[in-house]
Amino acid sequence: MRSRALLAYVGPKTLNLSYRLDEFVSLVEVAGFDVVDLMTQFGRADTRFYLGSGRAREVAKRDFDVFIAYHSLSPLQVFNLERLFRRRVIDRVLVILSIFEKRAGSTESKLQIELARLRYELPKVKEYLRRAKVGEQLGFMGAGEYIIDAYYRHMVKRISTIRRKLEEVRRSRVTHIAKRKEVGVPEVVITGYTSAGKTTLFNRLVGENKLVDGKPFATLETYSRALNLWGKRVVLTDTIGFIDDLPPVLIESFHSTLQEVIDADTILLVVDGSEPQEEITRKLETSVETLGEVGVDRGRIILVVNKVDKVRLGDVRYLRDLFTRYFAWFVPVSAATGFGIEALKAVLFFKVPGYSIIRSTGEDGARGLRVGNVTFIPMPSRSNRG
Ligand SMILES: Nc1nc2c(ncn2[C@@H]2O[C@H](COP(=O)(O)OP(=O)(O)O)[C@@H](O)[C@H]2O)c(=O)[nH]1
Ligand SMILES: [Mg+2]
Repeated sequence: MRSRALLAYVGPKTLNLSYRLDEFVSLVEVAGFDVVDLMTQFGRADTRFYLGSGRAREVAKRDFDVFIAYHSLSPLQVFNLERLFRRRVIDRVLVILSIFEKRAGSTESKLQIELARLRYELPKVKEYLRRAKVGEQLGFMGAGEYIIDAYYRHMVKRISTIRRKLEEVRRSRVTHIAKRKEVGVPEVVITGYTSAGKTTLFNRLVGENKLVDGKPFATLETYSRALNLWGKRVVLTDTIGFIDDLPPVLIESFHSTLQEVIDADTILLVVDGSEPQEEITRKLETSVETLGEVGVDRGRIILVVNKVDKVRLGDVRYLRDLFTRYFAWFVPVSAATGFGIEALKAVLFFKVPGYSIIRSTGEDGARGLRVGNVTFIPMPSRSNRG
């Protein structure tokens, strides 16, 4: 059964807050929680209770399993809230970490993410230890001093072990990359910001709709599927993608989740075309820049502009101008309605490497992509056989 989460944002009322909060809810859902409610409170966060002690006391009476704060909580805030709620208290950083953990493929990224978690949780455990030492009643997390101390020592030791292992793994990295390229079938990955519609597009392309009960992300466990494009076989993968407002402690872990994007033959970069122009520009710029930094050149990227069902006709021209500043062309789609999906498949058919495509003017049965009276037939190229 999924835990029921109560979400809270305490902070300034910024311009694009509603997008950030939508993203927050999506992330919590991806991490496997059901969202009971999202509370917002504008102003400065309380140093002791995040929400302020009065509001926190009201929240304590509500029905939920986990309390999740938008901002990174200090050890003191976690301590106070857990004691008051007698339930688990976490923050957005830990939510993102758990999403990363689920998807970490390589040894390196697993180690890196574990390291981030340990480093993030260490101060909290230290705070518990400090309080246990002065004989304070520890309430919900109430382990004794001895146990907390042992746990603390274990964490410190584990951190140095991981650091050493990471060094070793990094030294052998080159061989790792060489190995991955031997896999026969071309890989196509979908990336982009949270809520751009990556999972909806993934489901649309692989011809399945697992978005039951209006809840997205039901397909998290099966994020890789074979896709047959008129005889051309590719593996399509739905990735975590980019996350807004990424806490600095997670930057390294985030980069290791990019590995499946880095290794792909073709990348579908999905943007939500229905967002305000500034949001689109900011996200597109950051994605292209980040991908460039990790060695993904634009030639491997296909820009997919999603949610065109929500784009007003009058906005089409500036959108086109905006996108063509980064890419010579792009594919407009609506993953929700299916608009443009066949065109996107055709683009993939011609663009994904690993096959030669031959033209045939005769009838060629079910194989190949037919355009007018010409059929294009994919043939695995030599490097792709076996
Ligand atoms: N209007 C509209 N909504 C869409 C479209 N594609 C996805 N969505 C919605 O956008 C939200 C985020 O979609 P999702 O696929 O989970 O995004 P992801 O975080 O990138 O995987 C969901 O509520 C989808 O129903 C689209 O083409 N049009
Ligand atoms: Mg998704």
